[in-house]
Amino acid sequence: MFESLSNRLQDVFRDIRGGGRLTEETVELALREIRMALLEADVNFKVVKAFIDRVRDRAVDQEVLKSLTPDQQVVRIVRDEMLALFGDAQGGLPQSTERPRVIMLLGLQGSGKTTTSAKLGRWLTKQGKHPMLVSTDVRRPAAIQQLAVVGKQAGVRVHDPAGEMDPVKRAAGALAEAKNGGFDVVIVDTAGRLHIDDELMAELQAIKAAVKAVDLLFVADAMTGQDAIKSAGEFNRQIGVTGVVLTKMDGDARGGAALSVVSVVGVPIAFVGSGERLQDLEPFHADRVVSRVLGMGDVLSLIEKAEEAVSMEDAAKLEEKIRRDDFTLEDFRDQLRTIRKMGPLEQIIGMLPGIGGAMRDLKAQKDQIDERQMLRVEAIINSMTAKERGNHQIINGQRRKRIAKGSGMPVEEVNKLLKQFVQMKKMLKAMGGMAGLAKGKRPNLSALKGLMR
Ligand SMILES: Nc1nc2c(ncn2[C@@H]2O[C@H](COP(=O)(O)OP(=O)(O)OP(=O)(O)O)[C@@H](O)[C@H]2O)c(=O)[nH]1
Ligand SMILES: [Mg+2]
Repeated sequence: MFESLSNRLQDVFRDIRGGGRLTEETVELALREIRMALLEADVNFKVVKAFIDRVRDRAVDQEVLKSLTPDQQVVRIVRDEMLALFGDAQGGLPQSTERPRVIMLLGLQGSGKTTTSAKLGRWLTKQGKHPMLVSTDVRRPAAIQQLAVVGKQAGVRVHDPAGEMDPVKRAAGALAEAKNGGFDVVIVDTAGRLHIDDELMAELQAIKAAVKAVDLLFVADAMTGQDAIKSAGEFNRQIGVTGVVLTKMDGDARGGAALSVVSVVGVPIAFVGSGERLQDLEPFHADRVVSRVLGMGDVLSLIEKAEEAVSMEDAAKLEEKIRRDDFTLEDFRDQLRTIRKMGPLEQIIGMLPGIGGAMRDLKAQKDQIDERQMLRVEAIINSMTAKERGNHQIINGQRRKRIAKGSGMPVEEVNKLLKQFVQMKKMLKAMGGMAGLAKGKRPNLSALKGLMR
């Protein structure tokens, strides 16, 4: 997400840095580029205009231009103003004392309401909540069944009275079951329409009133850009929206919707969906997104993902090993498994700081960031004996041949893997593991790229 915007802005900043002294003219040129980049990313034109005006006001200031680091000051101003576009909401759900708390998901057809319902159920469960799901989509055949299936995958209770085809009664029934059964959140999935129509709005109004919904989350398909924002505005006027969930941010959405929705509609972004899997939902953190857009990486999200996949204890053990240079092929295999648990490689790599440019190369060689390649590497390691996994230095030519045979790979693959492993050991040592990442040290890109080949 935001990839081309991010690339363009980073180019602008590089020009500012490389261009010697900053003058009003050079700032103006940079602003023109930034303006184009934002418009191309499909940011609402009014938002772009106001944004550029604010940045100009602050940047073309003698204090800034004459300061020791005018380039950095300008980047900081752009960063501040971009953050301001998101308002000061923290992402996720605001505090509420309502028990059960009812969350309604609204939106146009196919925007991701049902998927997001299940994702949200899973997320709330992870937060220690006890949520329940209910579908009120009685119109589309199989819609109720769809929620039952994804709800089960998410391990969340689904209220589903057989034969009940009144949307309001279905929602009210869920609320009653939640009260009796000690559930603290009810997530109401609603029907979608291709276009906003009065009948749908009346239905949503009736459900909202019957269950006293606390949260009305508008689910917007980020790929539809400014159209999504228009409908968000319309739903907000007619039903009242408390937050937006932007889905499909993993697709080739240009990101403009995210950058304009708060300014245009006036409601915060609560969550972002970045994939079809149930774990692909994150509370929206403006500071992280802005850092990512401006090429500062998204180390916090990365660390959170890593924490979900690795226990603190394992992480501490691993760090100790890396420090003592005891990192073995056995550990490497565990790491590969962990990385696979963290999600698609591209997503993870995109979050590493300072990697924007390298990511472009990687994208160009897309087939090289290949999940299957990781499985092949694992197969090779699996064919080694425990002793070999513990000490790669004993793996001589004879052993390499045996391992190749055992894993069904050519011997060159085994050689390549061993070479990469040695490189990676060096890189990890230099970084000091995840802790190094957290302190903002830059990973050695060539080693990292080698690993993905
Ligand atoms: N790539 C990607 N696909 C998503 C995301 N969220 C939902 N989808 C997909 O989008 C399609 C539609 O999702 P649904 O959850 O059925 O959408 P809906 O709003 O409930 O649709 P209706 O009930 O027909 O109005 C499905 O194929 C989902 O897998 C996301 O964040 N990323
Ligand atoms: Mg649905």
